[in-house]
Amino acid sequence: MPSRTPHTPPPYRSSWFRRAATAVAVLATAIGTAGAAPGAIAAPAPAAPTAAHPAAVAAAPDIPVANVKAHLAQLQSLATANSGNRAHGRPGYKASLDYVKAKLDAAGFTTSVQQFTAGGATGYNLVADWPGGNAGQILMTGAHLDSVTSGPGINDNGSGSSAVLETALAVAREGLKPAKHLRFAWWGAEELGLIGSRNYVNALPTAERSKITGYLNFDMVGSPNPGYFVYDDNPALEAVFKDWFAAKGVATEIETEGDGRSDHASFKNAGIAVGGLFTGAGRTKTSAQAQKWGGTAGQAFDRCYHSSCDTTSNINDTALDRNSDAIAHAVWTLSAN
Ligand code: DTR
Ligand code: CA
Ligand code: ZN
Ligand code: ZN
Repeated sequence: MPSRTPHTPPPYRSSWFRRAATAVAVLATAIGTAGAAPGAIAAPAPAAPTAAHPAAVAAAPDIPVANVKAHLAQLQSLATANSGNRAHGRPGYKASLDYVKAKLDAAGFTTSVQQFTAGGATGYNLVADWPGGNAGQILMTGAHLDSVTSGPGINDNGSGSSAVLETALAVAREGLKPAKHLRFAWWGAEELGLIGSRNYVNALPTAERSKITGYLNFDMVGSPNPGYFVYDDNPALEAVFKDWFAAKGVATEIETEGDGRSDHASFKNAGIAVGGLFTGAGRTKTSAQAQKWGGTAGQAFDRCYHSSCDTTSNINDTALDRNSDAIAHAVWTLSAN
């Protein structure tokens, strides 16, 4: 499991900077050598990364929350055009999957659609692989794409689906070349009982399961009266998120709504390390929580949970932005070595 590693600023890419940096380095070496006592030797080359001192991790880019909200607007439109929902077995779900797939295909991902049957209807998972990285070490990041039948499911779970999509598109924009292989997934029929993700894991040969170093799940990350909850299923994965939020001055709590409540359970049940983030559903925000997070005490984290009012107006932009950036940080950090 990765240890905490220092951030280094993103590598400068301009050729001017490289030339200048080279000139400065040559000059510095010359001065260094010239200024040293006769017979002194140049500073040793930096040591190669080791397990105890892994290579510094390039910082993840900021994920533009406007881009995430643009995906939410598309998902809202698709629900509106399809009887008001994006539920398993309904046209709005397949239209949502086609939208996400088209974005990923255009960005250079290798995508595949996995079909399954649930409740007498055909369901679909979308899996997208970013080419490269160690095929024997796969970091997975996912979210369920389906809504309930009663509404468009923008927070539940357009928010997680869109944040994961924009993180994947950022990987492509940056041309990320991580040590590990990156795989992203959008699950069907979570609302029927984690059906899509369970189908995926059950269909994986044991040898393939053992390649998955961790699965990160994001289900409801933009709740209108948000809390900042971190899954505590795996200490190393939990720390990546907790440390990031702490560095931003945002308090977090452990997610206690319970195991089995989203797609990470399908992976945990197969012995795979899981982590993730959650901003709350139908439970009520306490006064103590409102003190640290703002928002309204005595009100549900998401009053429109599983309701027709779970629309694009049912999102807290700050929570969506913070969680999108936390997802990118985790993907960059956990795949770096
Ligand atoms: N089951 C999710 C919402 C949900 C409820 N509790 C948790 C805990 C962790 C993640 C998600 C959830 C749904 O309705 O899709
Ligand atoms: Ca951001
Ligand atoms: Zn739900
Ligand atoms: Zn959900």
